[in-house]
Amino acid sequence: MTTNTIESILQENRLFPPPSQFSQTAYIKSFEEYQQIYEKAKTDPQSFWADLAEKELHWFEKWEKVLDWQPPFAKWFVGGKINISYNCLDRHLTTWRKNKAALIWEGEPGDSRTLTYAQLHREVCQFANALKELGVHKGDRVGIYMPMIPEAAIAMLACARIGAPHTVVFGGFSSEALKDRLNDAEAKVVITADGGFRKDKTIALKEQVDLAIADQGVPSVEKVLVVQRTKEPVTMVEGRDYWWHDLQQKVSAECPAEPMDSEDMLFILYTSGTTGKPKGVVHTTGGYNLYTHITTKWIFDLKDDDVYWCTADVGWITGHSYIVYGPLSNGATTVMYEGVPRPSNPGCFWDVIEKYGVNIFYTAPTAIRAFMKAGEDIPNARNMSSLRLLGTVGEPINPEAWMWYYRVIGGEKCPIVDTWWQTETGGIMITPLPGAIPAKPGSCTRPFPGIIADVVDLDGNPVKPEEGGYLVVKHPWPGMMRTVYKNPERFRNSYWEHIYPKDGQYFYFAGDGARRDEEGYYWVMGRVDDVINTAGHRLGTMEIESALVSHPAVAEAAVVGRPDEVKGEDIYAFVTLENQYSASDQLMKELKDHVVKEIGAIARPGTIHFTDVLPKTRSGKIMRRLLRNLASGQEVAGDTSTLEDKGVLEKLRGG
Ligand code: 6R9
Repeated sequence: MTTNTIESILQENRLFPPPSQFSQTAYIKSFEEYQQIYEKAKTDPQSFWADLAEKELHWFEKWEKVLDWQPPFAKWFVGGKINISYNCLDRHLTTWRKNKAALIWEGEPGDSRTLTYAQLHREVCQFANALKELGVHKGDRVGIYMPMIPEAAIAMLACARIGAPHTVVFGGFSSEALKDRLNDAEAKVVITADGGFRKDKTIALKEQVDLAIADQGVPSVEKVLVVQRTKEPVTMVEGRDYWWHDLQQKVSAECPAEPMDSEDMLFILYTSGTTGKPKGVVHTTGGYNLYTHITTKWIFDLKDDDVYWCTADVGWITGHSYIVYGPLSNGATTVMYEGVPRPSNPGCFWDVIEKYGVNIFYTAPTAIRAFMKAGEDIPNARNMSSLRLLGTVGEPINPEAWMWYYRVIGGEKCPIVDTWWQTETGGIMITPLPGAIPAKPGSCTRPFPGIIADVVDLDGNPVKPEEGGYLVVKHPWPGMMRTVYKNPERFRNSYWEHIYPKDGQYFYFAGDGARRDEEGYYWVMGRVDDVINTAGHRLGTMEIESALVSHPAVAEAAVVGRPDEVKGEDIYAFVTLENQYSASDQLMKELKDHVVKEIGAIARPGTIHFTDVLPKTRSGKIMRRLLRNLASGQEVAGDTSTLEDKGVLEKLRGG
């Protein structure tokens, strides 16, 4: 049967206990066991993390102090020496895993590659040497702007190996967005490809890099390294640009991993915030390695014979933590896929599952909703009986989509882990442990051991069950971001100064609203700040507004999210024009294209609403709440008393 409609399930109190067979072999086997571990970790978080760090990771030198907490700045495993590339590669080579598949890669056009741990290690060592040869030293930042090909993971691991922090910029970002990020990070080198395949077309990545760095656009960049992927012609600048394959031939495959300080910076990843330009989220080495390692192991219940696949892009935190570092640190087989579902091949994900016998599959609600729309005949035509565990990330999953995922993809036998976390948290924070915690569709259930979460009011007091509040974390954890790159003040005021507990404690506030039910299950309600989550991508309304007003026709812009069946939210822009311009379909298209040029295709507004006026408070603040109501076709709710000109609403409704 094919269902094209998304049925509405009003009441949500169904409970899905882990299948007993699953629990029997899981790392954490029962709710009681979870509770025991959770309580122990809560009582003494430092010993909990220290025991795991000792047991699960290789250290060149042990730490002197588990945690140094000078709110809001944390240091974990102070004085310890470690290298995450060593933990992801070298330590597996002395075991049978040497010849195990580390990375299985499937290209969009149907080409594929498998790299064993020994082969991946060799490639990483060579590329690390190539970086060194080009003058990259410990501490130098390296930009990575790549399609989803093995070289993206190799480049990240090579940077980690020599202690050069990477900053991966999603390949869908425009040259303008790339330029801002490379400049903020002051990257010395950029690693890219001639292009990549996406939705049956090629995207010209090298060209975007050329545009970004032309005319001293990014003065720090000295060299550009280019992987040949699409074989389309590119311009290579003598003395600046180098082919990856030429470099790899010239260097040795010996490159010992650099012992890094536990708190040395591993990477910067830019993410959208409430105001201004994207924030450079800084993650360091030891704590991040431990946190991604143990969350991958317990949440995905990763075993040695599993084939694990996370469909994210390495340009996002999910790709960093759960395609590359977490799985490889565990010695797992991780799948990487270049393509995305597209009209010519809507079943491509299911083909990959069938082809490689994927056991664990991790994707986003927006993808699941798109699959629901396309109909279940598509997945039903494939054999996906290898699956044993499913996961979701990126936004709240609506119970209907959860049920569809459970029934159609999981064949009603796979637990689903709905994992709540953020770029800033480094790894998963609230989630079911699949053998232990019964799932409720739409709830990310309970905090991971060692994570002290709560739902509070602005004074930091816990709210009553079922009441909405702010989702906070009350104790530092190893995977947490350490600062905003070059801007510790912004770190402090973005995350630690919204909630003021009376007793002077510091709570990390994530930007999400949530409620907890009577049983202590968390239900994340979405962002309470001006961040739009569209198709699982996080974009600041400010960024899109700045892109719009940089167009000569636009006087003012206000961007809000409008609920969308598939994407979760769609971008809806209210725009006022400069006098000499008038609204037209042509201009509408031009403005949408302009945003794509400034930020990238993920930021293309679904709607541009031309208007003469925007609703503002007397102090001149745009009243986004009203605009959100208008965009979603709802009645304007709540207080409008602060509105400066009451006639504005009528005018806006008039179109
Ligand atoms: C990993 C990632 C973070 C924001 C976060 C929240 C939303 C992520 C979620 C979820 C409800 C989940 N979010 N997972 N909301 N349930 N399981 O997505 O990082 O790109 O930084 O986005 O995504 O709003 O604050 P990032």
